[in-house]
Amino acid sequence: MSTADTTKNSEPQCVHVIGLGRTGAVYVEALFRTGEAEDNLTQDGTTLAGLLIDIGDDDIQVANDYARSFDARLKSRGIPAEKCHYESLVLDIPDQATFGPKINAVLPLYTTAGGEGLLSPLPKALQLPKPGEHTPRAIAKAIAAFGLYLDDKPIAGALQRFADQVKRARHPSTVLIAFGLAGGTGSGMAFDIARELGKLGLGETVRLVGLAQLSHSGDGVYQNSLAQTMAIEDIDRTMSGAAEKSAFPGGCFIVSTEHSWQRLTAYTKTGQKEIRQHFKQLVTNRFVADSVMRWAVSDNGAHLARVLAKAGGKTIMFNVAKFSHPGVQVLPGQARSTWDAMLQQWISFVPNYAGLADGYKTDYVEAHIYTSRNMRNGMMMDELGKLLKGLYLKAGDDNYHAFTREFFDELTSYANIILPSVKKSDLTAYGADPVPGPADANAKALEQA
Ligand SMILES: Nc1nc2c(ncn2[C@@H]2O[C@H](COP(=O)(O)OP(=O)(O)OP(=O)(O)O)[C@@H](O)[C@H]2O)c(=O)[nH]1
Ligand SMILES: [Mg+2]
Repeated sequence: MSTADTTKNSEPQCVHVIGLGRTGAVYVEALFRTGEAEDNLTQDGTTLAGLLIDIGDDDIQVANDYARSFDARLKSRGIPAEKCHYESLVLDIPDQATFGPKINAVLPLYTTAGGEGLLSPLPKALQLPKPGEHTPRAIAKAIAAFGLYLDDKPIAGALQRFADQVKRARHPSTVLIAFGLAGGTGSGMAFDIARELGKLGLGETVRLVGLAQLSHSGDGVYQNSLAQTMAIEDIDRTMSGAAEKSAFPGGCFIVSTEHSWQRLTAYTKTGQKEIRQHFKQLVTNRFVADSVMRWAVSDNGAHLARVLAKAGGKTIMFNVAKFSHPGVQVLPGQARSTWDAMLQQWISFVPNYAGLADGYKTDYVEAHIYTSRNMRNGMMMDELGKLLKGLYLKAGDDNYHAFTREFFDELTSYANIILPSVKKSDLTAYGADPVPGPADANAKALEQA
């Protein structure tokens, strides 16, 4: 067993983020919420770059607010403002009449740049989404291409400014490109944007890494959507091809949300159904993104750097498995010994909700357990360790590494379970049958980019 403290004094690592679509925005927000990102900037030679891109401005406000208050916090501590660069970019949906000509104009530029599969020929009866609606994957991909290669190239400009800030860091850096697999915007734009960023000469010490969040069973039409299946295929293709052509040469995390969704959902049945559902989704997504980003910047980014060094450009499962949630089976003032059985039960649910196919095995496993000081941390470490080694480890118990840390909220406990490497066939979300999708053939084609 290792403890988190062993990595404390290593060289600082910088963590930068690009968020795409609504889920991407939640990860941007999560990074700015961490105190560690702020502390990281107190050190010489560190920088932070953040960029948020979405179609429509409905989902960018909260992240922008967090970025603004992050700036204010830096100022109050006397940290130079230029250590952090952040911008958000809202893309418009072109009108129906200009969309076709724009596709024709961008196609040769897109293809020369190494892009594949842009909408051509245009489907008949193409209906563009209205502001605020889901953007089909193919349309999002086209809108990203316009922003990268046409007219005043707003995405290319924002990427250049982002890259300049990353290059100002004098320590190794990781750029996380965060998006939801199941939506259209993030999943449609991520690969082309990552590829273009990779061309900006970030240098040997910068790792370009995907951070792709899976849908969960509370996601309605987004659950295991066609867009998600296509995006998983794209990840598999790019990660199994040549590293110099990969969108994410540093690796790609697949974030599994199901266990956290289940934990939050179980036994919370009060209130009005729709409002409750929306609230639970909001809480799950924020909790998962917070867990990932808090881990990424913890101990000066040392854990992230170690996993990426170990996983060497692979697809890495990152399962945020929640064992207790405030107010759900745990209440302040209860006899804490009564929680043990429940915590053990939720640890035992790991294989049910991990999103991994039966029989999946790997040669290295990390678990980062967060518990309050009053929970029986040793018992939880043992239980989880036994389970993970038996379930997932091919051989050698010393290829299992557990880390533990106290969580500030005494009712919460969870583990980040990290499993390099996974292929698409290892993901239950990929083989999900039937893949729900629009019944209309035109609409279906637009998700299948
Ligand atoms: N319902 C809901 N889902 C969320 C929320 N935040 C993130 N998600 C997740 O977002 C996924 C859908 O992808 P989004 O990130 O919304 O999609 P997008 O990239 O903005 O693309 P569009 O579909 O074009 O809007 C679902 O699987 C949800 O798990 C939230 O506040 N509510
Ligand atoms: Mg969206």
